[in-house]
Amino acid sequence: MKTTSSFLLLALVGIASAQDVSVAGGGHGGPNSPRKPLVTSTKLQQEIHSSNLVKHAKQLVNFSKLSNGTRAFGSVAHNATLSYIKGLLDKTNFYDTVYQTFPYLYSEGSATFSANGSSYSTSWFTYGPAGDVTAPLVIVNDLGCEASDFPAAVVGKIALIQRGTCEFGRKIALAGAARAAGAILYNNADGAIGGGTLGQISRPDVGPYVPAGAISGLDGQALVASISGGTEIVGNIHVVAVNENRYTSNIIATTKTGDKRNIVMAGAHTDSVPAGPGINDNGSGTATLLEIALRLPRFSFTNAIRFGWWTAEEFGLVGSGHYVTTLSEQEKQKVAIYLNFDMVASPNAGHFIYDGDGSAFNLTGPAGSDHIEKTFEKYFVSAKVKSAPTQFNGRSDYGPFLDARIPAGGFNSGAEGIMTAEEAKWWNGQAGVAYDKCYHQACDGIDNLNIPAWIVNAKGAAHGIATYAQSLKGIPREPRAPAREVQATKLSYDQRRHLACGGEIFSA
Ligand SMILES: *[C@@H]1O[C@H](CO)[C@@H](O)[C@H](O)[C@H]1NC(C)=O
Ligand SMILES: *[C@@H]1O[C@H](CO)[C@@H](O)[C@H](O)[C@H]1NC(C)=O
Ligand SMILES: *[C@@H]1O[C@H](CO)[C@@H](O)[C@H](O)[C@H]1NC(C)=O
Ligand SMILES: *[C@@H]1O[C@H](CO)[C@@H](O)[C@H](O)[C@H]1NC(C)=O
Ligand SMILES: *[C@@H]1O[C@H](CO)[C@@H](O)[C@H](O)[C@H]1NC(C)=O
Ligand SMILES: CC(=O)N[C@H]1CO[C@H](CO)[C@@H](O)[C@@H]1O
Ligand SMILES: [Zn+2]
Repeated sequence: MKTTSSFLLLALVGIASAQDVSVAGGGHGGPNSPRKPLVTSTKLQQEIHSSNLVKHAKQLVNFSKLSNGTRAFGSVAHNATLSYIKGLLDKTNFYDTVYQTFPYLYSEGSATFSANGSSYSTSWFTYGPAGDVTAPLVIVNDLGCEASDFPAAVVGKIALIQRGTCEFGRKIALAGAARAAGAILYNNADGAIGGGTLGQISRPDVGPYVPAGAISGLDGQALVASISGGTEIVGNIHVVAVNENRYTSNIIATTKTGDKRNIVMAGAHTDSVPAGPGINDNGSGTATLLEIALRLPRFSFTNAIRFGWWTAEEFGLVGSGHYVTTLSEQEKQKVAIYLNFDMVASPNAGHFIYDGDGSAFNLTGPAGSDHIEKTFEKYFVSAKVKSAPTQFNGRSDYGPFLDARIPAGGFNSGAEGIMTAEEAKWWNGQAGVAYDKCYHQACDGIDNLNIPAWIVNAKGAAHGIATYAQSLKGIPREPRAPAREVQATKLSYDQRRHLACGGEIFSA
């Protein structure tokens, strides 16, 4: 797949410069003025400056301070991010911009557990209720999967339950049904239980959830041994949690000019994980598209351009999934391609293009995705930066577009993966270190940005948008086969979170 011929590259450059000279430039007319120059890759790239990108990123950091260092969807800081984007777009009078607002369940929390004078490493369960309980621990029989496993002595106490056989959520609801005050679940292997979930927001058919935490198998076995030996152990469970429906919005902005039957769409997500401000992930993508959107009014183009700033990506591609599933077949057909630009300024950056033709990972995108991949390969060749393919697995906002058979592509600079020695040579990076050591953490702030890599990538995004805004040659435009049901939206809340963020799913 990395067989870009120099002939093709020259041909591309030739076309671009022919168009550069054939159109009179410098017009200052309205949005439909024929005097504006036709956008070209070269001209749009020249409009991209790191100072403006960094200005947007700093603004996002400032917003995160409104919400204690996060821009998670539904927070004041996320809403401020949306107002900032929409306000700047509206000022250009160049776009039809709408908020697409909808409710989605938000669940976030943490748990601590201490007993016998020491505090235990404890994890929280998604959907687990908040609370503070101090009470003696009572051992639950067997695996706590049946009401009869819970002894009468558990009333008002903390139920100590071993992992296994049935879902976490059933155990915690049965503890509530038995009128326990709280529950501690310990692993059936020595190590810790991380990233567990109660699976559903409530289980009215089983019982009410109680404040709960998860500890390692070794810690649990030691507690069981002491209690079985007749020692009373009083524990404290403290859970801080928010489980609520939040209204949140996508921003969809479409140029007033250009052919709206052939839309070039580009997207990035506007929310961060609850743990941090999300400046590389994916503030960098948000800022890149915003800056390109603010520069486009100087140009004319053949095809309309539409931007999607997606909400709640970190909760499982929620915003982009909502957008795609609420589009009619006819409107889907008008979206010619979708380009995704998220995480484009990783500190130990790679340059990974989605493997749309499947040549590297055997996951092939809808017809046309191969063309998009080649367009970006050519860009990186022209920028004299090595690129590598990355699996086209749907693990970002382009996933719902793939499900709708819309050709897609894009690139990213790497997340939690570790840079190899060979890659370190290509990209002058650090071998054995993550591409983004702050991935999904509080330290994903302004200092986490790799400005040189960002500029290369932002110009690459400009290249993709300008190229297809000029011409969709090479992208099939005949009616697509009816879309499959969008896969991402059929997944459960927890599967979605897994899909987006790599968290572990435990059901038993
Ligand atoms: C962010 O906040 C700091 C401190 O309040 C301020 O100095 C800076 O101008 C703000 N930056 C932006 C881009 O608004
Ligand atoms: C803000 O974050 C800090 C550190 O993560 C935490 O200790 C504090 O409780 C949080 N405050 C609020 C209001 O959420
Ligand atoms: C954020 O915006 C939504 C949608 O407009 C609104 O319902 C919500 O109350 C706002 N949240 C906060 C925390 O301001
Ligand atoms: C509780 O503390 C006592 C005294 O420090 C210790 O001997 C015992 O092993 C502890 N039990 C557990 C389950 O940690
Ligand atoms: C590629 O995937 C297809 C469909 O899943 C499969 O039939 C084929 O064997 C795979 N090819 C390779 C080389 O793995
Ligand atoms: C879920 C997440 O962390 N967000 C996305 C940020 O962008 C990268 C690169 O496109 C995606 O892989 C992530 O899924
Ligand atoms: Zn993320």
